[in-house]
Parts: sequence; C-alpha cells; structure tokens
Amino acid sequence: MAFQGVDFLELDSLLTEDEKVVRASVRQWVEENVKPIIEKHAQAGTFPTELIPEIGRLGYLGANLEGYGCAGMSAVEYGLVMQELERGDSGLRSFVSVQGALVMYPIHAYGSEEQKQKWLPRLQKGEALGCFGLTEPGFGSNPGGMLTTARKQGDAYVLNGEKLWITNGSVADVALVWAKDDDGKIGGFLVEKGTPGLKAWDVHDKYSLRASITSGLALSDCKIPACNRLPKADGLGAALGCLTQARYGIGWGALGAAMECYQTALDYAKERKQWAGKPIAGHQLVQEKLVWMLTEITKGQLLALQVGRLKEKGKATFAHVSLLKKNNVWVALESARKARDILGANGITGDYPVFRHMVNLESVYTYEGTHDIHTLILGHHITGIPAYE
Ligand code: TGC
Ligand code: FAD
Repeated sequence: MAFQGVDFLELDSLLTEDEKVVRASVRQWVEENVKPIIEKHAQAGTFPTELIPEIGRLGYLGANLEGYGCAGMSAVEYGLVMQELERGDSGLRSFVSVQGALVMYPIHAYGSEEQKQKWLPRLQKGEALGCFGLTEPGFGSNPGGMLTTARKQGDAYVLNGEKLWITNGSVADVALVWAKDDDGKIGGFLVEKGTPGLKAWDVHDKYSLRASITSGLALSDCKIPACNRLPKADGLGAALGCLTQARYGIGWGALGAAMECYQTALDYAKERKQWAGKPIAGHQLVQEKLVWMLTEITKGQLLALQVGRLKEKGKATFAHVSLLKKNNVWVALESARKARDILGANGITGDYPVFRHMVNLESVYTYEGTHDIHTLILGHHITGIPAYE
C-alpha cells in the first residue's frame, strides 16, 4: 500500500510545511522508482546505477550543504530525505550518505577552494562518485591505529596501505583516503581513479546490503599531488567529524526501514488467518510485537526530531548523534526481526521487503561505529573516562 506513515503521536504537527513537502516528494519517488526494482537488484547483488542521475537531479546528494549546486536543506529536511530513501533500501541510503556526508561534506568542510570547485558540483549531480576510506583490515572500531601512510616526496604524497569495507570503492572517481603523514598525523587525501598504484576489488557473497557495492582498496606507492591533501583535515577528529554527519542521517534513515517493516507486518497480520479463521493480529503475542514496534518507532521519531532541531541550532554534539544512531538502528533491527517473525514463512522471501531490510540492518548496526562503540562513546561522555581499551 502506498504513502503510509507511522505517526501515532501526531508528530507531523511538529514539522513545517516545507519539511512535509520534502518528505512527500522523496516518498513518492521511492514508491515509483525504487520499490519496483530494488528486490531484483538485491537478489542480483547489484546497485541500481540507473537511478544515479535522477538522485543527483533531485538534489539528494549533499542535500544539506550550501553552494556548489547543493540543495541547502535544513537538518530535519535532510533527515526526512534519508528516512524515505531507507524506507526503500539501506543500500540506497548508504549510497547517498557516503557521497554526501563522507565525501562531499569533508571536501566542503576541510577542502581548498580549488578542491571544492573541482569536485563538489560533479559529485552533487552524481556525475562523479566518491568513496571514504577509513577502515582497514586490522582497524575498524579503532581507526586511529591505521597503518596506511602518506609520505611527503617533494610536491607529492606517496600512499601505501590497505582499506577494506569501502562503500563504492571500485566505482569511485575519487577516494578520500585517510592516512598518517610523516609526523604520524592523520590527514585526508584525494586519490583519483586511475592513479597508478591504486587497486580496487569488490567484496562478494554478502548476505547484507546486497544492493550496495562494498570494496577493498590497495595503495601501493600511489603518488598524488600534494595539493590533493585536504588542508583543513587536521587529525583523526576530522575523519570522525564526517562520521557525525553520516551517523545523523543513519539515525533518521533506520526509522524509514523500521516503519516499512512495521506497516508490512501490521497489514499482513490483519489479513493472515489461522485458528478458525481468526486473523493472527487478534492474538496477544502478535499484538505485543506490533505494539513494541509502534512504541519504539515513536520514541525514535522524537529522538530524531529533537537531535535534528538541535543540529539546526548548531547545538547537536557527536554524543547526541551517537545516542540517535545507536538507538534508532537497534529499534529498526529489532522491528525488522519481529516483522519477519510475524510474516512466518512468507517473511523469508523477497515477496515482502522485510527480510531484505532485516539483513541490511545488520550492516547498519555495525558500520559507522558499532552499536557497542556508541555505548562506549556515550559512556566516555557521561563519565569522562574512556573505556575503549
Ligand atoms: P578520541 O581520542 O576519542 O578522539 C579523537 C578526537 O576526535 C574527537 N572526536 C570527534 N569529533 C567529531 N565527531 C566525532 N564523532 C568525534 N569523536 C571523537 C575527539 O574529541 C578528539 O578530539 P581532540 O581535539 O581531543 O583530539 O579518538 P579514539 O581514537 O580514542 O577513538 C574513539 C572512537 C572509538 C569513538 C572512534 O574511533 C570511533 O568512532 N570508532 C568507530 C569507527 C567508525 O565509526 N568507523 C566508520 C567508518 S565509515 C563507515 O562505516 C561508512 S559505512 C557506509 C555508509 O555510511 O553507508
Ligand atoms: P571490529 O572493530 O573488529 O568489532 C568487532 C566486534 O568487537 C563488534 O561487536 C564491536 O562492537 C566489538 N568491539 C570492538 N572494540 C571494542 C571495545 N573497545 N569494547 C567492546 N567491544 C568492542 N568503512 C569505511 O571506512 N568506509 C566505508 O564506506 C564503509 N562501508 C561499509 C559498508 C559495509 C556494508 C560494512 C559492513 C562496513 C563498512 N565500513 C566502512 C566499515 C565499518 O565502519 C566497520 O565494519 C566498523 O567500524 C566496525 O569495524 P570492524 O568490522 O573491523 O569490527
């Protein structure tokens, strides 16, 4: 059924007309262009590249950035875009998150004017694709330990190292690679496709985020002009600052997947009859699952909206964003699991979107800081004592 939402507490009354218009237009686009094709792509393990020009034209890439052709949306409008995209598929939202929050944002925030002019307009239109290379085979939750180096050689940097689990790594025209310089300081380096010494390959046989490209990058004496370093990206904090932007979008996006699963399960439970023709929605245990989803989704909506309003006032901290990412992805994953259960055997097929959302959310739970790492970030914040090591 089209155009459904979950708004138990009339939270729409807290949205502006512009915000509702943005949400409605993305929702309609996803209904018409994503939902009819996404299951096929997920089964085939392909990303729907045919949608990229339209995604760019509609302004979804770097949607909350100003200038360089970007839409300049507010934090809440941007969040609603992510929510509606992820109602379609987490892989689609990932594509938009990586391009906007992890490639365009750092160029916008830490780049030179020349880097911005060169990349942002093309990235915004989807004419160029980017990827964000932070994670390494031995350094996921602890990116500060990275082994990749960028040695200065005259007016060039020479990069060596390996990055793994990089969304869009093999198709990116530009890779933002995080590496340690001669002083051991972490910086961001723009490595263009085709640079000698850069190799990319794809991770195959994923059960999760199948409609998304996940790659490895190897940098072997990969020489780039010194002017490709982001001048204002000073240390690990700069990379983590990009993650704050992406995690914010994920906190909203996950709710889209959760609402899709809830609505699918509710509709199914009212239709599906067992035990003398009674709909399964009439059983207490099924109702308990549906009510859990409704309760947690509603709390998640309030959380997203408040973090969004704080972000609009420049008051959202990375700890606020950790709470949002941690809670809402957990709610979405648990909702998807409960919805899968309610659908019985039908729940394991591609006839319904639930299993795809459920397995996608396993990745979302892990990437951009695992659920437990966000617990530790919050623990650090409230006690002042880091407990990572
Ligand atoms: P730590 O000493 O705590 O921090 C170093 C400096 O950074 C500051 N900081 C942040 N700044 C902005 N935003 C954040 N989120 C920040 N977190 C920390 C911090 O205040 C400090 O500043 P200063 O001035 O004192 O130097 O660093 P640590 O090495 O102890 O690490 C802390 C930890 C574990 C929280 C961090 O490393 C972490 O977040 N780990 C998780 C790694 C992660 O999330 N990786 C994601 C890779 S990208 C990805 O997954 C893309 S998925 C594709 C998609 O989005 O679709
Ligand atoms: P690990 O760090 O090895 O963690 C494994 C387990 O140990 C987790 O449960 C974790 O919570 C736990 N753990 C780790 N440290 C602690 C601790 N101190 N205390 C308690 N528990 C701990 N990265 C990028 O840079 N760019 C991308 O575009 C990108 N895209 C991705 C796409 C997909 C589909 C996936 C799955 C990952 C992607 N990643 C990307 C990588 C992602 O960010 C990492 O997988 C994530 O940060 C976790 O790192 P890890 O997988 O090495 O797990």
